[in-house]
Amino acid sequence: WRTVDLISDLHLQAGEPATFEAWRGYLETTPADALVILGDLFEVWVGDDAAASPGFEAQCAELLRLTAQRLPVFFMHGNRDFLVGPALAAQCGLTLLDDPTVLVLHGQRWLLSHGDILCLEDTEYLKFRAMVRTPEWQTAFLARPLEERRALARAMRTQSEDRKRNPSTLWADVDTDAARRWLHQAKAQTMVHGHTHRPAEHDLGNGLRRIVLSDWDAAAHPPRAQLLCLSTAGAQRVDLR
Ligand code: OKV
Ligand code: MN
Repeated sequence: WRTVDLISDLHLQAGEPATFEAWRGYLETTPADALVILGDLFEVWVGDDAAASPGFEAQCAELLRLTAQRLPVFFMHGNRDFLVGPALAAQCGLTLLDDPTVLVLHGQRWLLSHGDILCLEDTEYLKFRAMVRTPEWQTAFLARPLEERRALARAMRTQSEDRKRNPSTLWADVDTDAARRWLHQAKAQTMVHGHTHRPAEHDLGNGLRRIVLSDWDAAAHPPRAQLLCLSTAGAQRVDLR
């Protein structure tokens, strides 16, 4: 591959058609040789069966399928779409990635993650994460009727929106020492992640760095729709406006 596009945190949902359209326009025209989605493509994913009947999830799945016919598409889970499973991967031709994954391109090693596991101060969330990532929890949850799963997820989202509106809520960020340890173990110099919605490039010392992807909101002023393009030239942020 000459170039690889990295995107994350589109938070696609039926109620925000502008972001879906921006994503569609991007997928139809990207010259990249591969696409890597670093989590939270969907605002919420309650099971692959949601894409089996007509609706927003099926529209997204069809777009992923058409894209994956042209270029390899890789998908890493985020905290909102951790239930994307082998059925959707098969339906769309996606390759699911572990978190973290090392991408080797032009001899350079890129450590890819969604980023939520490294927010060590968010202890309540990390407990929730450990629970919902177990096969037992997932099997029990996926055995419930689709509408019940949607209702549960909606209730959780409302709860989290309330927490966000409270000005005393502190937002955890990626732990610098943990990021350095991960990079060291992976023999990589650069980590790329999303999740925090705080696009930046952090110098971690000793040649190590942490690149944070932007979230997408095509209806915002100015609109946000951005990717990171990896090539022989290194990492370049591309604005899709
Ligand atoms: C994340 C937490 C909200 C704590 C929920 C299935 C479930 C997906 C989801 C919806 C909620 C994550 C994805 C969020 C963490 C909260 C509130 C408290 C303690 C389900 C699939 F649960 F219904 F099965 N969701 N979101 N909380 O808004 O990011 O960590 S979330
Ligand atoms: Mn996230």
